[in-house]
Amino acid sequence: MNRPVMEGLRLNVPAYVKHARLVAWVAEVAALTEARDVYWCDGSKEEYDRLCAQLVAAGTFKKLNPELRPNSYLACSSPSDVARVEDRTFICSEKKEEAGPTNNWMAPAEMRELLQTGSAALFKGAMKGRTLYVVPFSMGPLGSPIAHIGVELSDSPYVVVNMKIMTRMGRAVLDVLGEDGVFVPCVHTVGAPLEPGQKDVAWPCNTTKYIVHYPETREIWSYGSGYGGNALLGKKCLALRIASTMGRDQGWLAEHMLLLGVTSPEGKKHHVAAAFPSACGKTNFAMLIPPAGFEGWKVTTIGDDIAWIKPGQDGRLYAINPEAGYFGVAPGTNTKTNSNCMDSLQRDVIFTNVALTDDGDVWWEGMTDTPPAHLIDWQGKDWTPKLAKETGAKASHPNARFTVSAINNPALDAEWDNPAGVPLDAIIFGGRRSTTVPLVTEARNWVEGVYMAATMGSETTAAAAGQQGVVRRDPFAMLPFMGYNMSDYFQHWLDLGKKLEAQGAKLPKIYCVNWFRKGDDGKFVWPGYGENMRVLKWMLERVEGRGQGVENIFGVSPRYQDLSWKGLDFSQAQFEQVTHIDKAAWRAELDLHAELFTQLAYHLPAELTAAKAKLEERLAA
Ligand code: SAT
Ligand code: MN
Repeated sequence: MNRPVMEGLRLNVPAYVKHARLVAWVAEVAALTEARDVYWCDGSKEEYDRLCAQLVAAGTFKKLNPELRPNSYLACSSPSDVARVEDRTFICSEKKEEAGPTNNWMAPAEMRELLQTGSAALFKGAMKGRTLYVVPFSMGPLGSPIAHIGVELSDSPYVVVNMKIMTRMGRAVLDVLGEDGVFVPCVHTVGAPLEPGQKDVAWPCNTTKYIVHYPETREIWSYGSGYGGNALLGKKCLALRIASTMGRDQGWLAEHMLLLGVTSPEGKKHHVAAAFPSACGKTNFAMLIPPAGFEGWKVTTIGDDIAWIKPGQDGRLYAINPEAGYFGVAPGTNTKTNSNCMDSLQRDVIFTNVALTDDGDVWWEGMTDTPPAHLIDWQGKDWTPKLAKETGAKASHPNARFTVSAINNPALDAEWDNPAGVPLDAIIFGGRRSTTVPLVTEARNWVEGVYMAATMGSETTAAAAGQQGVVRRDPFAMLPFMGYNMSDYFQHWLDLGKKLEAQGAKLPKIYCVNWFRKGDDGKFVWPGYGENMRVLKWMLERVEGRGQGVENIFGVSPRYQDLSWKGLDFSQAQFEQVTHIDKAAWRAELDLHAELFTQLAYHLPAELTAAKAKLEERLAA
């Protein structure tokens, strides 16, 4: 094989690398970015430990007290780099209509000039003084026919160790790629070149940020951020934005969904996928512990963020989790809200932007009722409960995260790694809405379900930079993650449903939920967390054709007596509060649906406009 040798730069290609195109591309990117050297990640434990030690020496990581939190680290980011940057995220398809009105778009040639080819191209010299890490990763089980391989070239060792936890990463992936296997090229730089002698900072990044996708050539280029979905390119960039376009072309779905299994006391097992926007409780739902009154029920986790869904031989929809770890929200997580998660976090964790305790452990808002008397906050400053009372200062950032391997989860489903996936019985869509949207509604058919998902609204959270708590339409919880035109995506869902129905296949039932309705006192009425099991059980009874409900203007809903209340004191009046349909509020809500449909008019499926008209009729009746 021809191994390009660059002047002043060693590519360090290991003997086991057989893929000439990969090596040539690494050489190209190394030359463009003027990386100091190149390191090929093998994915070993030794490598992980070594890079973590290097991050400790660089001041990016603090090693936590090994007695309290073995093999775990805390990273604190720059305050300017704490969440996904949706306004800096681009879908660069050849045609603007391909990206659609919900995405930022720039012509590929123009973007390439800005990033790669122009005289002031951002990637030129961007890795000066830094190592370029070659990170081969597989989304989905290694070598499985449903998996897709990516190679991320990054100058961030923080990214490397996170990718090690979040994906199947390392040499074994290159063995699968062989001499000419297909991979999605992903280039990432923090955009902070180092001049000779210049001292590095603990969290290098740039105020200029670009998270760029070329769906036609299936490439990802990310500049300026080291945080989460901006930088761990296997996750939102590949497994959602690029994969959604692959799914459209190949007849499957890439979705922002958790996956769980529910086993009844009789041993009957069902599988459920659920789409919620970021920071709306997907991880908690995926690790749910059934409450009092549900003895013998068991919920097991397949995934907590992303599902790839494909029709099987029998026409049913099968889902896999392409990830291998969880990058979850820390604040609010505790032994009551998510005990399985707390157990998962006992060791082997990378924490980002939580607070440090005086004995070298971590803390975040909501972890314990009583906060420690003193902490170092996520920005390195002293923090006390008194200060918090006086100034509202948070010890951890609201979007603080943990990165942990799926195998740490005590509720991990035995099938989580099965390349065949699990057959879906129900698909749930949910937003965070303090008003209007009832606890649970079942769609009467696939089209009605697609309508519910397409028009979903949710209050914004700290997972993305920008204003929080404002209701926006977030179709399928995919607004920030769609790789192509949203209306074409709706059509893809409708077409898939129609095709499978025509084959006589059993489609999953579709539900719309809202755990977040608030009372006049501003407090959540529904207790949520483990109590969501009550709603889940009703859904599965409906799937089995046993559950009772009543038809309303949107679909089918349970009456008070249709849910099991054993073990929970929740009155009929409270139930009314979370299920009541306010006609005036719904007229206003439908105005928002109309606004969305106007925005998405190009290629908007006629079935959805018709579904809306029927809904309006029923509302007026
Ligand atoms: O930062 S991530 O995009 O990985 C988390 C999220 O927003 O869901
Ligand atoms: Mn997510």
